[in-house]
Amino acid sequence: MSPVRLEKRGALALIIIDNPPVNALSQPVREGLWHAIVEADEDAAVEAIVLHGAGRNFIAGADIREMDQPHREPYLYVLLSRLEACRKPVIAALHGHTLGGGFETALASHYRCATPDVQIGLPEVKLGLLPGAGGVVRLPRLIGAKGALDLITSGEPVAFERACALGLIDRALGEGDVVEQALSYAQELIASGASPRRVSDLPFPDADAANDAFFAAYRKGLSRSARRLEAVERIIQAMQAAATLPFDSALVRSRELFEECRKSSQSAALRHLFFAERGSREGSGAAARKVQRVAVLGAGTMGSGIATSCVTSGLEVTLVDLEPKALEAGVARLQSSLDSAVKKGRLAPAAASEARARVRVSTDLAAVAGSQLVIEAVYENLAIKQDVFRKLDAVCDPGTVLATNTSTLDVERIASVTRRPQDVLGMHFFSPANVMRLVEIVRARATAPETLATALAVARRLGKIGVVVGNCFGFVGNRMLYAYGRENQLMMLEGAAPERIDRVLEEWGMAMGPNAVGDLAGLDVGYRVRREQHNAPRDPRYYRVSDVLAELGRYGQKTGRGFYLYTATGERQPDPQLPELIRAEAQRLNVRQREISDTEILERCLYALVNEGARILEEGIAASPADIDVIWVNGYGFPRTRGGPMFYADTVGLPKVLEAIHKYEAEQGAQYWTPAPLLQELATRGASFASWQAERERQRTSA
Ligand code: T1G
Repeated sequence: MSPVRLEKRGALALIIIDNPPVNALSQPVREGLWHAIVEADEDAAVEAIVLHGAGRNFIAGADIREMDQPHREPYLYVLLSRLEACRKPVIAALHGHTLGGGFETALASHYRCATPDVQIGLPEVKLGLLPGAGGVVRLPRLIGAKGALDLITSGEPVAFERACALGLIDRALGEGDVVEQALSYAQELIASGASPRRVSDLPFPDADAANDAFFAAYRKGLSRSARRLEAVERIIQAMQAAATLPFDSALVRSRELFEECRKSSQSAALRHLFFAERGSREGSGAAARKVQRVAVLGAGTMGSGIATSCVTSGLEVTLVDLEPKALEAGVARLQSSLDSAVKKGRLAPAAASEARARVRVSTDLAAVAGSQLVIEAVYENLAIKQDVFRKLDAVCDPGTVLATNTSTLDVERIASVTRRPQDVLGMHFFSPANVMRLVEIVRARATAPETLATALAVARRLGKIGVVVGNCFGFVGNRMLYAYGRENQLMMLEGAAPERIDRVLEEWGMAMGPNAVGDLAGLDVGYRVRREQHNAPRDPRYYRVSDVLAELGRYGQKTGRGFYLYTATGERQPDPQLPELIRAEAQRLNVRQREISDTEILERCLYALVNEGARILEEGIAASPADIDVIWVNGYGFPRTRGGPMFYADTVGLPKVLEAIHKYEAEQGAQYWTPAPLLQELATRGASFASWQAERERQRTSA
C-alpha cells in the first residue's frame, strides 16, 4: 500500500504521508507524492491542497538509508519544483520534527502553518551533507543569507516561537488537531482569493550578500569545528550561488555541491554513526522494567553527576552517602549543575525547581528501598563495592536493578556476592556524567535480558547512548585506551615530546591529545588504577612517564603541573623540565631516543586502538564494530568525521593497517604488535570490519 494517501475534503485535497516512524521521504513516498500532487493539481474541483504527515511529525527528511544507493526517481528536488508549480495554493501543515527534506517540502509549499510542537531545521550538515532539494536557494529568500547560513551550518532546529518570528510560518495554529486547523486555514485562503505564492519567485533579499566580502566575513567567523566540516564550505558556496545566479541555476549548483558532500568520506562516517548510535541501543529484545525512582550511592563527582542526569530527565532520585560532608558536597554539585543549566538556557527555571523537588538525600543506605534502580558510585575498590552490594541485596525489593558504575573492576565479582546476580550489571558513566552521552552497560554472566533492557531504557531516558559490553578489564573503551596510551607513553620515552604527540593527534581530529586528557583526568587517578591492574604488561616502560610525574606529585591541571604547566587562566604550556626528565628515564630504561614522524605517531596510537578493537570483537566483548565506534566517538573524543576507530580502519583498508602493524611488530616487538587474528584474517581476504559484521548479521537472521 502506498505510504501516501489523497483524500478529497470538499474543495480541498488532503495529501497524507504515512511512512512510520518519521515519514522519511523514501522513494515510495516520493512516488506517491508525485501522483497525489499531479492528481490534486489537475482536479478542477480542488481549490487548495493541504500536505500532512501522519503520526508524531510532519517529515523528518530524506531517507538516509538511500544515500548510498543509486538515485531513484522522482528526485526530491524535482518533486518539490512540481509541488511549487501547482496552480492552486499548497498549504504545508507542520507539526513535530520538520527537518531536512521535510522542511524543504514546506519551503516549496505556498503557505506554511504549524502547531506549537513543531521543530523546524535543516540538519543535513550533521550528516556531512547540505540541503539538496532547494533549501539553500529558497530559505534565504525568506529570512536572508545570514539567517539561512546560520540555520544550515549549525543544523540546529528552531522551535515554534522562533520559527514564527523568522517568518517561516504563515499561520500559527493552536494545540488542537493539526489537520482540522490546517483545513480551515486553507478554507480561509480560498475565501480570500489567495493564489499560489512561490518562494522561488522572491528575489534574493540581501543585496550585499551578493558580494564576496559578506561570504569572506562569514567564513572568517566560523568556529574551528565548523571549519573541519567540508559540508560547511560547500554550504557557503551553494549560498553564494543562490545570491548570484538565477533560481534554477542556483538549484542545479546546490545539487552538484550536495553530490560532492554525499560522496565524501566525512558524510559516510557521519551517516554510519547516525545508524550506529541507534543500533547500539538495540537491547536483548526483552521488556524493560519500569523505572521512576533511582537511588545513587556515593555523592562524589560521578555520583552527583549521575544524580543530576537522572533528575533532569524527570526521574526521582535518592542520593545516598554515608559521609554527611560528602553528601552535602554532592548536593551542592547537583544544585550548581541545575543552576548553570538554567543560566545557559538549557533548563527552564520551573523545570529546575521541579527537578530539585524530585531529589531526596540520606546518609542511611536503607533509604534506597523503593527504588527500581540503584546505581552504586562509591570508591573504586572491590572490597568496598562488594560490601555495598551485600547490603543492597538485603535492602532492595526483588527485581530492583543493581548497577555498579565501576570503570575497571570485575562486575562478575560484584554480582557474585548477591543472591540476585541476574539483576546486577555495570553502568559505566563517563565524567562529567551529566554531560557525556556514553554509558557502557556491562553484562555479567548471569545478567538477565530484562536487566539489560532496563538499563538501556534508562540510558535512553537520560538522553544518553547505552552500549552493551562484556565484562573484562576496562570493558571496551578503557581497554582500548590503555593500548592507545601505551604507545603514547612509549613514544615519549623514544623521543617524541608530549605536546607534539597531542598536537599531531588533535590536528588529525581527536578532541584532545592523550597527555592533555591525562592532565585533565589527573595523573594520580591512572597511577592508582594501574597499581590495581592485575593484567598490566610486565614492562618497566609501561606508562612510565605518567608514573614519574605522578610520583613527583605532578597530577596535571589539579596541581597546575603535569605534562603541561598551567597558567592561572588554565592555559596549557610545555614544561621545560619535561624533556630532561623523560630523557633521564629513557636512559635509565635503556630506551634509545630518535626522531619520530607524525605518521608513526598517528599509526601507533590509532592502529593500537584498531588491533585491540579487533581482539575485543573476537572475544565477544563488543557486539559489533559499530558499537566500538559509538563508544570511542561518544566517550573518548574520536572525531565523528572519521566514523570511529573501526570505521576509520575500513576506510584506510585493512591490508594497509595490517602492513603497518607488521612493521611495528618488527620494530617494537610482538608483545604489543602481534596482529589480532581477526584483523589478520579480514585483511588477508580483502574484507572489512563492516562486511564481516554484515555477514554475521545475515547468518544470525537466516539461522
Ligand atoms: N531516514 C531514515 N531513517 C530515519 C531518519 C531518516 N531521515 N530519521 C530517523 N530515522 C529512523 C531512525 O534510524 C530510527 O530507526 C527511527 O527512525 C527513530 O529515529 C534532501 C538530503 C527525527 C529527531 O537528519 O534526527 O533530508 O532505530 O530513534 O529520537 O536535503 O530521528 O527505530 O530502526 O532518532 O524520536 C535530514 C534525522 C536527512 C533527521 C527523531 N534529516 N533524524 O528522533 O527517533 S537528509 C535528518 C533525526 C535530507 C535533504 C537531505 C531523529 C528525529 P530505528 P530516532 P527520535
